[in-house]
Order: sequence, then C-alpha cells, then structure tokens
Amino acid sequence: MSTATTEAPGRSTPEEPRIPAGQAAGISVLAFAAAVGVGHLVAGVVSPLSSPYQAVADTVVRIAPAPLVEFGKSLAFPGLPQGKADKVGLLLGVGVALVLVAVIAGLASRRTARPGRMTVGALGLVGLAAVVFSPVFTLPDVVAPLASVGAGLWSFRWLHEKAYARALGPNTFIEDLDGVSRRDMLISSAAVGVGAAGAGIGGYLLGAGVDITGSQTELAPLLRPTQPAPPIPEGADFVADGTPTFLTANQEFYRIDTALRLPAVAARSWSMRIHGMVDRELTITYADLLRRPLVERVVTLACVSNEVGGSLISTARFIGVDLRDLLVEAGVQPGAQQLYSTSLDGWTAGTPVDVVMEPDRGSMLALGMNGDPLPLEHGYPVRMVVPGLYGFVSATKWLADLELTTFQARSPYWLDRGWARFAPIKTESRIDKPRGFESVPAGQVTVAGIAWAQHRGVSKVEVRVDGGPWQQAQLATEVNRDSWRMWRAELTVPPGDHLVESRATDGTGAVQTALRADPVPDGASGWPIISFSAA
Ligand SMILES: Nc1nc2c(c(=O)[nH]1)N[C@H]1C(S)=C(S)[C@@H](COP(=O)(O)O)O[C@H]1N2
Ligand SMILES: [Mo]
Repeated sequence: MSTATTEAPGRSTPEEPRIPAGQAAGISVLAFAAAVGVGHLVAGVVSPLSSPYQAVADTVVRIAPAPLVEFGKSLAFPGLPQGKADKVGLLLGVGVALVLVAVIAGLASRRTARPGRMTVGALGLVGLAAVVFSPVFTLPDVVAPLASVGAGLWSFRWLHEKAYARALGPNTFIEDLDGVSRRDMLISSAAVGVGAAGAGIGGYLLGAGVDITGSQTELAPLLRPTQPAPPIPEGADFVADGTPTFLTANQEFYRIDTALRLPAVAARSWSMRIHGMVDRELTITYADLLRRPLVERVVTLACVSNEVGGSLISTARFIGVDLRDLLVEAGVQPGAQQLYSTSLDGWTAGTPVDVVMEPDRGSMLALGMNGDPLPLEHGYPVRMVVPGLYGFVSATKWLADLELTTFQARSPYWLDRGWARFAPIKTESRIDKPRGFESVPAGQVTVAGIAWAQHRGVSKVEVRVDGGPWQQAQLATEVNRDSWRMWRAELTVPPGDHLVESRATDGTGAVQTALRADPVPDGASGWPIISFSAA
C-alpha cells in the first residue's frame, strides 16, 4: 500500500487526501511528455530510427487495415504537399491518443501514484516492442525506449510526490516534502515540461541532423553513369500544346508512400543484405554499388492508385546498378518466385523474380535521379525501379533488405490490404488539353496528352469527339518503350459543348480497354473523357 508511508500511526483521516483533478491530469501529461521527449532525444543520439513514439506510429501504419490507410491517403491539409497530410494526421492522432491516456491515468492517480506509473510502464513496453519489432532493429536501439520509460516513471513519481504532499497539507509526515509550496509545485512542473520539450526538439534536430544534404553533395560527382542514357530527342513532348515536359523535375515528381518520416540513413552507413533462396548471401554497401558499372535508364513510374486522368505518373533518368546482374552474382535458386523487398521504415513489396530477371527488363537499384542523388522523398539512398510494373509491386524506396522467397512465404504490404499480387502497368492515355470544362474557340482545336504502356511501348493514340469516328493522333518522338509517349491531334469542332475521348494502342497491338475499373486491385482502366465547350 503506497499510502501506508504517508499516514502516521494514530492519525485519523476523516477524508483521504486527494490531488486535485486538474493537477493530477497535468502531472501525468507532463510525465508522458517527458517520456516521449527523452525517448526522441536519446534516439537522436543513438539511432534516429529507434524513437519509440515514431516506432509506434510506424507500427500503426504497418498493421493498419486498408480502409484506415486509404482514409489517411485521402486527407488533405491546406499548405501540406501531397502525400504528407496522412502522415501529419497519423502523428497527431497518436499524440492525441497519448494525451487522452495520460489524462485518464492522471485522474486515476489522485490518491496513489500506482495507476499512473503502471500506465507509463505499460506504454513503455509498447514503445519498446515497436522498436524491437521494427524491420531494421539492432541491439543499441533498445536504449531510447528504455530511457523513455525511465524518464516517464521518474517524472511521474517526482511530481506526484510533491502534489500529494500538497494535498496532505502542512501536517505532512513526509519530512522532505513538508509544505510543498504552490510556487515549488509550479517550478517543478515547468521544469519537467521544459525538459520534455527541449529533449523532443533536440531529438528532432539530431535526427534531422544526419547529414543527408552533405552526403548528397559528396555523392553527386560519384554518380556519373558509365552507360549514360541517350539525350532526350527533340520533339519528345508537346509542351506547347499542353503536355508535361518529357522528364519530370525531381521536385515535381509525384510522391506516394506510407512513410511517416523520411528514413534518414546516410549513404555511407547504408548496407543491405540479399538473402533467402540464393547460393551466396550478399551484404552490399553503398560503396560496393558505386564500384559497379553505373547505368542510366529513362523510366516512367506510375502508381496503381492513379485514377483515369490522374497525375500519379512521372518520368526520370534513373542512375544505378543493374539489379539482375547483382542477383545473378547472388545466385537465385530454382523455386525462388518472389523478390521480397523491405524498406527502412518497414514497408514491403513483392516483385515476381521472373520479371526482375528478364535480361532486357532493365530492373535496377537506383541511386540517382535526373543527374542528382535520389531526393529523400524518392528513396535516398537506394531504391528499386522495375520498368513496366506499378510502384507498389516494384519501386521500393529507402531499400533495406532483399529476400528471395516463394509467393507463399511472404505477403507484401498492399497485398495484405486487398491489392493485387501481380500488377503490370496497363495501357492507358490521358487528355491534358483541353482541360475539363475549358472554353475554346470553335473551329480548329488542339487536343494533346500522354499515353503509356511501359515496357511494351505506345504505337498509336486515337481521339474522337462526341462519339464520332476515331482519328489518329500525331505521336511525339519515341524515347524508349519504358517511358510515356506524348501525342497531339488537330480536330475541327462546331460551336457548342463537346466530349473528347482518347485510347492508346501498345507495342503488342493491344488497345486500351474501354472497360472502366477502379484502381483497386490492379489499376484503373477506361477511356479518359473530357468535356469542353467551343464558342
Ligand atoms: N518504402 C516505400 N517505398 C515505396 C512506397 C512506400 O509506401 N514505401 N510506395 C510505392 C508506391 S505505391 C509507388 S507508386 C512508388 C512511388 O514512388 P515515388 O514516390 O518516388 O514517385 O513508390 C513505391 N515505393
Ligand atoms: Mo503506388
């Protein structure tokens, strides 16, 4: 009984003293904040990926059911770039949940500190478990979660003793605490609060301080491809008619991922294992990759979540090493069906081994993009690129591990959430001009857009107005079959409202299907349709 020490023999307590509710809740919130802050600070020193708060949030993403993740992805906060709102939302959500638990634990601890301390301890275990079961756990990572629980327990006890002594009043029998003044209480609380905030901010700065930009500047000159991609020919886009530029600038490149924070691992400390069904397990550092021939390939990445007409598609010159060559060195064993890749933040993808190993597929581990080291948002230091497959089954960013295995043995992140196992990119087109509901002068109207069928190439695009006959569009110069192809067409339209549709034909002769499909499970389909008016 913890109250035993505070009650003198023979002293009658008609009403047991209790810490005022507000104060009890406040103490608890401060102690929780101290736990989070100290955990973050120590993680910043030891290893940025071991912060218990972040690890818990990551775990929520890793085990969250599909509807929650979809909901998250649909969130938008004003002022935040695409692909960021869900992350901020989740971190805030975990924060709010933590404050609620802290308040409840505080209110339950008005007489004795035990409920609060047990709650801090229990959450500490959750944080520890989240760190230990993270995909990139190493032993020193336990330090931050342990420091976090320690700080939480200590702060809770310290503040609670003082508050309880105050509640007992001046006759307290705990000598040290006799007559804890209001001022003393406030100063102690403020000390814990400021310490927690300082530690949290310190940890954030330390984590951000892994010198990524420095390391990227050092890398830039090392990423000269031994086999550069041919320059993009004149006439590869129809920008003047409203298409995107052929290459997408790194800052403009679409971004999709579940990462709550960008895993900040510098190239010089990066390494990865290739293991599982291989003859020789390989451990590869960034320097090992730089010693290999560097290839450069122009590839259009596309997201399976892209709606018809959507913008989740972009093109870059990727610099890196040939993935097939690397796997040949490891010796892929017969029966290995799936290349199961894990990212530093625990996301996973499963790529069919037979596709990755096709000699002319061009699968690669990319280190650079458009002449620069990969930006952090796009997978620095190392990501996978497999032309022709949607990103969720092939384009693992912040690569941490490659395992050769069977389909049976491992199920990747989005497969568990109802998306497909196999997801080659569908033959599609998009109309960029006219924009939806645009008014244009009647007569000659230019229609322009993009078409893609990565790894098969685009051989034809047709457009039609108001359900009339299909007319062949002019194709831009082909760059390669792994990237998009721009098109334009001159149509003559009378005044009034019109609908324009497009359809692409790929290099195998297959025509883009009219069948409308949602993005789930293996990509949207259907002809894009734009309504505009001519006057
Ligand atoms: N680590 C990690 N890699 C990932 C993802 C992710 O959530 N985590 N998303 C994938 C998906 S769904 C797509 S479409 C591409 C997008 O790559 P980009 O953001 O560089 O355009 O990354 C893939 N790689
Ligand atoms: Mo995606």
